[in-house]
Amino acid sequence: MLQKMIDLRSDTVTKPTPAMRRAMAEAEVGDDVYGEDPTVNRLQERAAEIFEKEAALFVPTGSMGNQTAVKLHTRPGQEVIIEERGHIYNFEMATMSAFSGALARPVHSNDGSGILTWDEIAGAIHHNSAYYVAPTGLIALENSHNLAGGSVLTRARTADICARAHEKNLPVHLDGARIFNAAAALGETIADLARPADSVMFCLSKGLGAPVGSMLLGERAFIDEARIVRKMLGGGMRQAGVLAAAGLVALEESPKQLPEDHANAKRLAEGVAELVGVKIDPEKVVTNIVIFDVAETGQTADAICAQLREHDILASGFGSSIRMVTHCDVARADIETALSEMRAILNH
Ligand code: TLP
Repeated sequence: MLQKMIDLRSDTVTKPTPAMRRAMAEAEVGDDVYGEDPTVNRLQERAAEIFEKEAALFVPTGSMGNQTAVKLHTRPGQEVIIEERGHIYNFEMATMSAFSGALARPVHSNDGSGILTWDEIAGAIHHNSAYYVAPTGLIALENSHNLAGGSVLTRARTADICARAHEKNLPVHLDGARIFNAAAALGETIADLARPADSVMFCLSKGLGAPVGSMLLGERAFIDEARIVRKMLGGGMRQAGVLAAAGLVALEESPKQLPEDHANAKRLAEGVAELVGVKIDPEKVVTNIVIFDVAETGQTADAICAQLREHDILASGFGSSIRMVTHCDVARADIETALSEMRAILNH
């Protein structure tokens, strides 16, 4: 019998649920480039309602949503302040420079959490005071913070950073690819976490389990312009209602699954913390991302991932770290299986 893969590489790997597939099959559609797809329109209205923003735009990917926001908030030659492990800077193909002419100004988070304080951000802001310094055009935040192990930006910190940025006339974009995970971990509403930011992107295709799609949210005039930038990027889709239909199901049905994903990630973190040479603080795992350092195990991350793969367990190696992400297609029993394989590979 073919054994099921336990795929912990990312929460992007989930397959649509039967309810999503039904909704996709039955979706009422139209040409969304004309604004005539009723299912896309419904998804945009529903997302705007949940986030308490004026408007929302369905985009094919989180990267397109983020880069559309960067394009609209900045002018060529400006800088974007971002935590040094931020996705927009590290994993979006240098699009901010290639498409927007913007330069990333990466900032180190001194406590290692990936969550910047206002003082850390303020130290990186450039005004137009010197003719040889590129001015800051945007501050980009990330909640939860992927490469920092799914750490979360609290409502208070988000509000503080945005208020002080606005005092300096600087816009803030929030990469909320996993903002539903953050909200579940913090016990906050999505609207409260999103409200202070000028624009927010979130992914339907990650923890929420939809097959495709992300949303960009902001004021109506901003979203009207975002529609044009999306078209420039080739993201004007036609009968996209077949995809939006799954997104609508994801928005309503999936958030309640997230506490279980987080409990599974916590269990995974506690288990790997017991392995010889593995470094992770399970206390810091509060969402669905588990990143641990394997430098002292005597094996490389890639070698460990290759051995796991032979046992039908998939994980991602990043330098000397391994990332495992829990999601709705991973059960508690899969976590225990992954842990016992890890024990066999590392504790011998
Ligand atoms: N993250 C992917 C990879 O690109 C690393 C993953 O497997 O985690 N913001 C954040 C915080 C993300 O984690 C991602 C995807 C994106 C944006 C981009 O979303 P997509 O992949 O839809 O372009």
